[in-house]
Amino acid sequence: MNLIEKLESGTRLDLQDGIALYDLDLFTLGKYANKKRKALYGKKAFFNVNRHINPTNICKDICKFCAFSSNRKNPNPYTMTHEQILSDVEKSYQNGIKEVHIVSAHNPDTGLEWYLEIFSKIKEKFPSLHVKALTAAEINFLSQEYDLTLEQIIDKMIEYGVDSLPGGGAEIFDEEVRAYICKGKVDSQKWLDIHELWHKKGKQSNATMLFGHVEKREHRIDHMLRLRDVQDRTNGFNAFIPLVYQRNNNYLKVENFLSSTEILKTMAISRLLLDNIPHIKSYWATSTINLSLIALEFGADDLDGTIEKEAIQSAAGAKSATGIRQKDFLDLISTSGFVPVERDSLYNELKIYN
Ligand code: V47
Repeated sequence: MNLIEKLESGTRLDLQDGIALYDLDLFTLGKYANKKRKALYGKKAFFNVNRHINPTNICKDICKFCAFSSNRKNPNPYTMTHEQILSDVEKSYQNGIKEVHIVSAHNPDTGLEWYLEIFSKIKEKFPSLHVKALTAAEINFLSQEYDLTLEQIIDKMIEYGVDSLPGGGAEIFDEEVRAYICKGKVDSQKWLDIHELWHKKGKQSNATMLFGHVEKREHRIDHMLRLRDVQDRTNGFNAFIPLVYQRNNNYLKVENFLSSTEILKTMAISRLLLDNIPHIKSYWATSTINLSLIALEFGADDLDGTIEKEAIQSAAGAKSATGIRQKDFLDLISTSGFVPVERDSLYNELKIYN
C-alpha cells in the first residue's frame, strides 16, 4: 500500500511513513489531518482559562535551549514564597481560572516540602482548581535529590493534591540530540516511564516535543512514535504539544529559522501519526497566536489557555509574558471560523461559545 492509500484507509503509519509525510505538499497533508480533526471535533476549538506559575528559576540542570534558568543568560535568580504564589492564584481565581499550571526549575535549595506544599495550600484555599504540576524532569530531579523512588514522589504528589502532569521535559527523545541539547536531564526512557507510572495511578498527563532546533525530521517522528507506544498501553495522554523552539537568550546555536510550513506540517503529521492521543495542542505561546489559529485547519484542535503570566518561553523570545485576554481569544477563534469551547484540564466541555 502506498502512503496515500494508507491515509485514505486510515492504516496505522510507521517511522518511514511519518518521514515521507513531510514530502507531501502542505495542502495534501492538511487535507488528511483536517479530515481526522473534523471527524472528532467538527468546528470546535478548545481552550482553557488558566494561570501559569513558574515558582523558581534556580536550576541544577544546564539545558542549552533554556533562557529561563538563572544559571544561563538570565542573571536574576528568584524563588517565590508560598504566600506570593497563593496571592497570584487568588487574583487569577477572581478572573475565573479553572487551572493552575505550575512548572519550576530544578532548585536544590528549597527542600522537598517547598515543592509539595504549594499544591496542598492551593487545594486547601481553592478546592475547585485543577492543579497541573511537575514535569517528569522535575519528578526525576526530586527523586534523585531526596533519595526517593519515582513512585514515592508520585504518591506524594497525589497526596498533596496534584491532579495531572504537564507535558514538559520531553524535549526530543533521540538520545544523541538529547545529549547535545540537555545532557544530564531526565533520560528519554525515564520520561516515558514516569508518565506510564502516573497513568497507572489512574491519572492523566500531556506530552510535549521541542522542535525547530538541531533535530531532524526523523527525530520528531521517532519522538511521536515512542509516545504512541506508551499510549497504546495506558491511554493516559490527553494532548500532544509540539513546542516551537524560541531562540533568544540561550546557548543553543541554531542556524535556520523553522518555516511556518514546517510547523504546520509537523502539527498535521502529529494528528495523523498519533491516532491514539485525542488532542493536538497548538500552544499559542510558541506557535504565535496567528499560526495557532491556522493550525486549527491542519489537525490541531486546542490552543492551550489564557496563561496570564509565563516565564519560560517568554524568556526566550515568545510573546506570552502576560498571556492573552479571554475576550481576545474568543474573538480570534470565532473570526477564524471556529467555535470556541472552554474546556477543563481533562477536556470536559464547560462552555460552548456559539
Ligand atoms: O519542557 C524551554 C520548553 C517546556 C524553550 O502540558 C522552550 O499543557 C521553546 O511543559 N523555546 C515547559 N520552548 C513548558 C511545558 C508546557 C507548556 C505548555 C503546555 C503544557 C501542557 C506544558 O518549555 C520545557 C521545554 O521544552 N522550553 N525553553 C525555548 N527556548
